[in-house]
Amino acid sequence: MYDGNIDLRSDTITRPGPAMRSAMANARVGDDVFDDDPTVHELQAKSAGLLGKEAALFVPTGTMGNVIALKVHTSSGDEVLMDANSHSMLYEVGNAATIAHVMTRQYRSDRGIPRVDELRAMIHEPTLHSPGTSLILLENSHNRSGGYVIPGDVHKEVYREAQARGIRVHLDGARLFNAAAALNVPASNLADHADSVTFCLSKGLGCPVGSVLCGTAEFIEKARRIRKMLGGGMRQAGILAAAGIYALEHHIQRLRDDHANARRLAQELVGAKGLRVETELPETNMVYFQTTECGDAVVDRLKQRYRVLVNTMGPNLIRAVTHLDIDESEIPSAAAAIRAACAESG
Ligand code: TLP
Repeated sequence: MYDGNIDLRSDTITRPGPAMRSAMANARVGDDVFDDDPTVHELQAKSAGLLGKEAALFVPTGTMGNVIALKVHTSSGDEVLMDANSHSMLYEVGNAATIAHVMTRQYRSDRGIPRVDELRAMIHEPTLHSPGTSLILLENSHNRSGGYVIPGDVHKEVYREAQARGIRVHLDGARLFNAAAALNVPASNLADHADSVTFCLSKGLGCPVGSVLCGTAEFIEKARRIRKMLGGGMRQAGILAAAGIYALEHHIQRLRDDHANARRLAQELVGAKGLRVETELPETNMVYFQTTECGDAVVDRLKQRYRVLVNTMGPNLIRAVTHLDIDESEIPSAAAAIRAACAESG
């Protein structure tokens, strides 16, 4: 609850609590563009260790981490395969085209899980007429599909195919730790089947800012240069990295609470008038529902009348996301408000 609102717009809205703020205030810092900020080094080493990768780079956002990976793994004009409903495809302002200068081809997925046979058939060598495929992008958990997860064996199959065909795999793991918690595996099990991975500190992990890009030492060396090119070289960034270290130590285990809250919210909405729950059994921290009435009207009513904040993700599609700053006790009130707001139109 913030300022009297139950804010379910995203897990990005969390505010750092006293312990995280204290870690930030007391962080040892240096100038990270000179590569001498000890706290950034510590975050990067910890992140690489958790994901079983050689090296890591602290970046301001998940979007920057993803586009850096696109740029490092590809050459101008290459073809990149990404899910038609992935964040990179829909919500990164076309950076694949404008920054990485690659051609995107969209593959289909079922609840975020790629159809491996179709994906396999899309990979091809360059010809006189068409660019060659150089990268596959996966997203786990999959935001637009309802926060569903891609199982480890699918990652493995995609990666095996990519390696056999000499192409790379980047994993947009903005919510990698949610996916790992849902699958009950260490995050490194998923990261093992990708050449590079971005994960976000600023979502379910509760930090104010930041993401981490992980990969081989050679990949990260190249990534550091691109980060600088994009204006992402930060100076006394240890203040932000300290929040990340705190989150990795204290906020991973509790992601399961967010998942339980999302399940509870979905259960309380199933069958309600004026809406249809898409994620009847959420696997992570998201609940998507279709509304009979225009989604924006429902969002407005929920905000004005019930002080419950949610987001539209399509004309009649609404998303509610559980997170660190939503307590279990707020779920029944949020559900009652959503039911009431939707019933008015139903
Ligand atoms: N997602 C945001 C919005 O942009 C939709 C949200 O509220 O969910 N990958 C995935 C899968 C994401 O969901 C997001 C953010 C990003 C990358 C980008 O992260 P940031 O916002 O740090 O650039």
